[in-house]
Amino acid sequence: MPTAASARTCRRLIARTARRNFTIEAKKKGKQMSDVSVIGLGAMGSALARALLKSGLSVTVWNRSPAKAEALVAEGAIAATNVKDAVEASRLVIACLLVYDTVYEAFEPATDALAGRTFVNLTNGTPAQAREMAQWAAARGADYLDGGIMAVPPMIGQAEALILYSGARAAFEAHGKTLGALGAARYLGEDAGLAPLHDIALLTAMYGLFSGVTHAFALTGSEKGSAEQFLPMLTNWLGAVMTWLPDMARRIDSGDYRSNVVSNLEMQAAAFKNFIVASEGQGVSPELIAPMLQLIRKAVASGYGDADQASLVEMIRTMPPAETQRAAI
Ligand code: FVH
Repeated sequence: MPTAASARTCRRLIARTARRNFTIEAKKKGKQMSDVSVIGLGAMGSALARALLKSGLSVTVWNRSPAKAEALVAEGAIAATNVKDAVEASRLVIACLLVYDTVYEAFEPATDALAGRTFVNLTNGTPAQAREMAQWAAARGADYLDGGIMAVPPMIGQAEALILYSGARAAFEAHGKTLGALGAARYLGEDAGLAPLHDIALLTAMYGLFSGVTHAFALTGSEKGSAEQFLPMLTNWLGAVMTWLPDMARRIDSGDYRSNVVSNLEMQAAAFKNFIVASEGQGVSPELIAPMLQLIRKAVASGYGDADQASLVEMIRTMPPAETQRAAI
């Protein structure tokens, strides 16, 4: 029985051999070579290709709708006429498409061309999808890195753009300089699922914040208050709230939800009811905040009435998988 380690070694050997043959084959075919190929030229893919060009690299691009390549060609990119040519043009192939299904679909005519290359997938997806794609790439002799982009397109190419990577460590190290042209590159580990896991964790934190902030703007706006006038008060308050996060993290790691509690959940359940009643009274739907009251009540009913807010993580950790899936879709 081959062990996971021997299977990994075997995959590395296949990829190394394919890499060795790579340049010779490309030269034989008379193909135009570039440093990096970018597949997918939506808002994000175009920003990635542009940042690579700006850093002085030669870039081959391909997009399903060819018109999106025109502006990049004017800036120095090479447009491939099909995805196979785009993949064959570079050792490093970066994909940024809508969802994972579109990656499989787009690469279908080019799967044989992936051997010996590093395939970096920056498409948003789940940890399970990333692990499956890592196997798919390994079966085709490619080194695989999954990525999570913590930035919007205008940030790409700047240090503020954080890009998370996980998967083949050697590939990350070999292409670190090129990937660094896209933003701050942070490697999280060999498990390809780690980048999307952290990507989704950060994005859900952001959307949770947006839920509360959207509700807060709607509430003050219900009395004709201007959002811009309310803004300084809101940002100061959120700044204060951020300082509570280290205590929350410590409690979650240690399981200490009951020492030095200053805002217990029983008190919060009573106050939260007012948030719902007040919102309805102001003609604002409580739909963005109501689930939190359900969770707090569940915690109180489970014996966490005297516990800190951080203990809510135990409530969602113990939700049965089927219920989780139903709620999520
Ligand atoms: N834009 C953003 O703010 C976020 C920032 C964080 C990361 N996300 C993720 O990046 C992926 C791409 O997002 P995008 O903003 O580039 O998205 P679009 O502008 O809508 O471009 C989508 C590209 O996907 C191509 N595409 C769609 N379906 C197919 C298909 N079946 N076969 C081949 N290509 C396909 C599409 O091609 P076309 O419509 O131009 O022909 C675009 O190239 C995404 O995962 C975000 O979650 C962005």
